[in-house]
Amino acid sequence: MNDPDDADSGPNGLQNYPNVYTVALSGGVLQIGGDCYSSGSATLTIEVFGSAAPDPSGWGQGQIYLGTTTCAPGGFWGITYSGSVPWATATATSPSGQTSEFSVAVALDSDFDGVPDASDNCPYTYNPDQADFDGDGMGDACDPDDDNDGEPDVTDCAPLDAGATHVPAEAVKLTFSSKVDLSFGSLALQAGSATVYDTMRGVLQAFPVAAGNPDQTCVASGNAAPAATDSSTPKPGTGFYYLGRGRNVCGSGTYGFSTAGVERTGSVCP
Ligand SMILES: [Ca+2]
Ligand SMILES: [Ca+2]
Ligand SMILES: [Ca+2]
Ligand SMILES: [Ca+2]
Repeated sequence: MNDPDDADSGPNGLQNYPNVYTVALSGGVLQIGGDCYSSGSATLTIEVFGSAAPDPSGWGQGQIYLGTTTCAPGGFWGITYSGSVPWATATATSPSGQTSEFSVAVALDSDFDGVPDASDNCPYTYNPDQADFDGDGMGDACDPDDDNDGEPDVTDCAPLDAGATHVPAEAVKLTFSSKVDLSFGSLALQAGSATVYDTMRGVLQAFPVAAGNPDQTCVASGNAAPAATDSSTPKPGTGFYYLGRGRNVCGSGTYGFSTAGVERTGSVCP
């Protein structure tokens, strides 16, 4: 057992085992470090070992020799090793040849977040919470696409919503398949699978199209498909125009622009 001044006596002089604080892998090089204590001031020899697993007791075992260094009592020690081990431990030996027990086995934790590399969903990124929105085994902190919608986080307008990637672009290709049924091009590929669609109607004679025009009517709001059905007929001598747009959690798309470049707006669809 370790004690602050190691004044007890017994087998091996009860030499204190050293503490291991850091077991981290960086660029293929293992960095292991800690500190040491002793009853005297004589420099200790620190031997460092690796193992595939800790001893069932939790203490280290000396399967793989990793290196030797020295440590002045009360001070720090460190070694590097080309390679990797899942667990590390160390012993301290006094100048008179008394060697401590193995230290507690310490798991490889390259980003110091307290989660061993072997079970860390971002082994080289500090993420103690291990959050993984899409459950793909890659933590949010290092997953380039947290919601797996194919749009990288850096350009995804909703990085934690798999149904949205961008604000919907302008809807195009509005066509009628009958006197009452219209449809326009899907924006799902551009804006995300959860894009919904609004269709607005107005009277041609009320141009320019602007929010607040009393002639405007919302024909379809929040449709899952870019389509609408409208059986209304314009008054004699007038006509209807129809405009569609996409909408998602990132925002609403535009109803388009006049030939003069002025945006067509409407407030009748929410
Ligand atoms: Ca991590
Ligand atoms: Ca993930
Ligand atoms: Ca994404
Ligand atoms: Ca998204």
